[in-house]
Amino acid sequence: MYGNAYIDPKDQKGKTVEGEDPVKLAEFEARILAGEKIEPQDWMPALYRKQLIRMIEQHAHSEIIGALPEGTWITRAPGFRRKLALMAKVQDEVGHAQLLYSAAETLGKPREDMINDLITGKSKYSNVFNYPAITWADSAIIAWLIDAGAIVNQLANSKGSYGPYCRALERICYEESFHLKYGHDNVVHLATGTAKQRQMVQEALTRWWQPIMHFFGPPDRVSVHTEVLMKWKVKMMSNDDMRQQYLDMYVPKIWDLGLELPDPNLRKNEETGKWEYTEPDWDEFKRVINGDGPCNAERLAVRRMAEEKGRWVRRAILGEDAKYSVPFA
Ligand code: BYC
Repeated sequence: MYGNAYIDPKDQKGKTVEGEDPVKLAEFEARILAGEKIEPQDWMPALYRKQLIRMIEQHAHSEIIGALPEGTWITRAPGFRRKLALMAKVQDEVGHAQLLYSAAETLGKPREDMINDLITGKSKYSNVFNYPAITWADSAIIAWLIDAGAIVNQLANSKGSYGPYCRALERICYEESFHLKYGHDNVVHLATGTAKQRQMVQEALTRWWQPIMHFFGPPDRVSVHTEVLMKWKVKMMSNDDMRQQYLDMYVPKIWDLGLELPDPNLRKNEETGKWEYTEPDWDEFKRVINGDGPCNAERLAVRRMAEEKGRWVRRAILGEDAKYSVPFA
């Protein structure tokens, strides 16, 4: 069905480009250098395929798990209009997961395997969704400032090399831009509201700041995958550069609302043009992405329950051989 066989992540093959046909590899790299898109049927090194599956799959999981913290506020949203808007946003996030699972399937990994890897805790997903949305203001901060982080990442990577991922990202970015406006409107409402509302949004911002700093990944000096991903234009910006762009775009907006960020060292160095900040706690980041955050167990339990309770529906629609999805067309 696909150009190359799907590579099991446990397999040693696919860890380096050793053993690849040097002529094909050179042609592939020349295409990337020329800005061409690589499509599913094209030849690609096993490592490119493996890296793409890892990243797109983690991204898909992040969308589907990311629907959960905000989803918990649908029943308690303040007012009918906020409730409708939040329901639509959460549905969009699940739709993003569908697009991304389909993009990852073009590389040969069945959706059933991806879902299994998520619910057994083998696959990672974004750190930020392992924290609770304690108040309505947390959901507002997620919608504004986490969707904003996602846009920084996705807008850059939508210009990358793998056609199906880039096309999915472009579509996702349109929807995320609307989410961001919704989130900003919510935060402005709270920040300009009563003293209690203001306090609620300030506390939520303080809680989310470190996870947001973690969101772009570890510092470049220790990032494992950035080099090869940037060489092959899967990642179009390094983790630190994304973080810098984000700080540049959003810190002034946060300060304009009179809100405070919980980092006394945060400031833009006008000489270098770079933001200076206190390093977030990278040990906490490691614990959270490896399964030991405040909500990891709860998030996976919800997904496991959804898989189990939805099995009869898949079977009813697709028959006894029901997998997790209809194959990508
Ligand atoms: N969280 O070598 P590095 C959304 C892992 S959803 C967890 O720098 P890379 C939304 C990394 O996987 C959008 N793990 O990695 C949804 C690697 O571990 P493995 C979410 C992280 O890939 C609903 C190790 O650390 N966005 O916005 O070069 C509602 C070493 O890192 C994280 C995406 O998923 C993290 N934050 O760069 C609202 C974007 N960071 O695999 C909103 C797609 C790092 O070796 N992903 N790790 O075990 C990416 O762009 C890249 O994977 C990253 C990391 C920039 C995140």
